[in-house]
Amino acid sequence: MNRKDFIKAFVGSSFLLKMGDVFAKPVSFEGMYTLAPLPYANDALEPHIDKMTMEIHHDRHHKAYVDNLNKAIAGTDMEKVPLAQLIKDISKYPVAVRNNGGGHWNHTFFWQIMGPKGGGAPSGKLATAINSAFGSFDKMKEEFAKAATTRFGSGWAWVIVGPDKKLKITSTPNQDNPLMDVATDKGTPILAIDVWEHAYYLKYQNKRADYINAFWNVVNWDKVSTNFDAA
Ligand code: MN3
Repeated sequence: MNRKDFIKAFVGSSFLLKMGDVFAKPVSFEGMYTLAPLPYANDALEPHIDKMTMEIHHDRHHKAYVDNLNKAIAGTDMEKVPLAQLIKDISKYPVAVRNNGGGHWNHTFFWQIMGPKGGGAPSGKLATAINSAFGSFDKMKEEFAKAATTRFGSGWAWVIVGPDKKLKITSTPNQDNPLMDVATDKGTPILAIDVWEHAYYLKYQNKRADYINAFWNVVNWDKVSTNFDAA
């Protein structure tokens, strides 16, 4: 083995790599967040949500939330607090954690409730809950679209399970979400739409309503049902 091969083998050992991380970064590695890949290809939601929008949205916008969240917590006690807990008590933490922790949570959730075989209508217990809360699936879509269209500036619209266990539609500004202690309507999200312009501007420009309309074709109702059952 020559010197180059020896160094390669040495550096390639996973044990030593792990030790390397510890030496390179004195802070606990567990506290740092990473950007998971999209659960489907960038073009999987075409033609409703275009490839370039998905690529930029995930690879740049979501990545920036992850990077900035890591910067905001680095070297502080917040590294040891799980993201769900930071979000629950968000009023106690710096605004950078609210914006970037919220951004990381919201986007991770958003990618999952969409999918290439999306669309159609909810079924089972979720369909029953929708009918009981809104009258019908169409009425729910109408109310959700209204919340999403009328959210001024940047933010999100949500379907949540409230403290009374009933479904409710709400919206939040910026990267806030209904799990945060600062939210007007608190609850467990089961469905959401990102209405920041970066989510739709390349394809829909200023026509947010057209994007919201197209969104129904990519909703992964299996995942929304799982969220509902777990709420
Ligand atoms: Mn976004």
